[in-house]
Amino acid sequence: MARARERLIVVSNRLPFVFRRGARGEWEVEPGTGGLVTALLPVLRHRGGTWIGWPGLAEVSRELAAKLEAVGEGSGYRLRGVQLTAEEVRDFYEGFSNQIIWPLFHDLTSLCNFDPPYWRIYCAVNRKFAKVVREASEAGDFIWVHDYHLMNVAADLRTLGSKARTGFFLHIPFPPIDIFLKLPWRLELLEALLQFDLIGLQTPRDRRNFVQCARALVKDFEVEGRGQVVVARAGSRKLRIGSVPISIDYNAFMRQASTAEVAGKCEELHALLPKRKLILGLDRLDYTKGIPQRLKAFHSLFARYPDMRERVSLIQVVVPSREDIAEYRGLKLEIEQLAGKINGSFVRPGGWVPVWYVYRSLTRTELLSYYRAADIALITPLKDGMNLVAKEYCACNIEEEGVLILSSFAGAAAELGRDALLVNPYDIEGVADAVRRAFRMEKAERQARMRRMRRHIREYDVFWWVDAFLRAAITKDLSAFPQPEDRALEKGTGELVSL
Ligand code: GDG
Repeated sequence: MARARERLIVVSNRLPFVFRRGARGEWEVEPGTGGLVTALLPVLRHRGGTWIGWPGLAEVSRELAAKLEAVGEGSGYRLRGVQLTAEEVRDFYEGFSNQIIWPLFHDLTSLCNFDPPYWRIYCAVNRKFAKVVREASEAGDFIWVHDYHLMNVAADLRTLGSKARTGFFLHIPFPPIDIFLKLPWRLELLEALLQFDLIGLQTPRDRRNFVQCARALVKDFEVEGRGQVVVARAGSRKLRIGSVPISIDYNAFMRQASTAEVAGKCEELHALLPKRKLILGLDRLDYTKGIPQRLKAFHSLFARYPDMRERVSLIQVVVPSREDIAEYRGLKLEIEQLAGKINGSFVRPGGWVPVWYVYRSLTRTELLSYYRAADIALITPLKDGMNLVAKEYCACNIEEEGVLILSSFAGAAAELGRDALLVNPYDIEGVADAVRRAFRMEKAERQARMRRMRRHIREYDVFWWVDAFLRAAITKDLSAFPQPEDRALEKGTGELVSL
């Protein structure tokens, strides 16, 4: 195959680098650190290709475009920026993406602000992205678009005459039909999505929801066959729809968590909070993460089971995010009040503090130390596409004695549901009971569960995910498609089932 035919064009809202102006006005550039970046940059280097995205600054300038070119040069791939004005950032990113799609796709309809101009600017910005992609790509390239900000890009590319094949991965959940129907632009959006050649979703449940919506709304939509990746027809178009769960760079987390520096920080933490089990909550500031409900569960734990006082502490890390949106500011206040209430009710002056509240970003070493030090991870989103924190916690639990308490509404529950303690995050007393169960669990059971989860995450890591997505786009025999074992629990066990 000619080199040009193998090129990969990655398109995401943000570029995998952070650009900012230094004190003297010069550009400072730092590479992003997420799993997506770690997994995709080597593929781009190997195949050659381009990453297209917004540099994160509401600024349109030649100087910035030149800086982008320079950063990509010599790395084996190119960077292309889509420059957005402040108005576009407001209506496309903060508006349509984060005040409509984000809450709607997480089943939180009451938080949606269906402001009509948001849709128009969303369409215009998607066309802007598509134009840059069209200029940067050739017919033989594979264009891989990421996430809910860019759902119209394949349709716009077709209008622009592009012949390149396209794939889309949705990092957040796809909602059930009753919720999706509330979107005023539901048909336009679905029809645009169906212009991709492959649509990848996190879990079988998301795939089922998507297929059900398309069946109900799109004329002549049919699905052939069964399995993790299915072929669908929408009129004369043929495409694939699959569930391909994202993961982490397991070996990197495990290796870094094993260093002496992390071990030292863990000891410091245990010395600061001695003679108790440490429970970790770690989330971006977001109403989907269920932080207030989790704090209420903690209050219930100490109120209903006084014997648990002084024997556990919750370290709740909240990483600042989207502070420009009013709901997020209100949420921060609510979290602080709830943490204050628990500490006010149960604290032992000069001794035990029930909730350690941290509101800031952590360095990588701090993050790993919290993961490694935690005896229990309490991950209770109201809904989550996957939740990488759950997988990272397991990867860093090198002693293999920790317990993962996980919301059954996190995508990760589809893979880890048999060995995590699954909870319903809305069930305050149920979550409190799960913490007590985790606290009392015998070492042998903890180890067996943690080992199985770690083995699974090691096998299906982020490199598997990239490979599986690209294979789903090209493989002829879909029945042989690689897939993780479905680890969701069977009905009738009395345990919560991952839906
Ligand atoms: C979306 C979907 C899906 C967090 N705080 C710090 C920090 N982090 C890193 C974690 C983890 C990532 O951020 C958060 O990932 P999540 O998956 O938990 O959540 P979202 O940001 O909402 O991501 C989600 C994901 O996309 C991937 O498809 O799983 O469902 O919502 O990697 O480690 N890293 C550092 N300091 C921090 O303070 N260094």
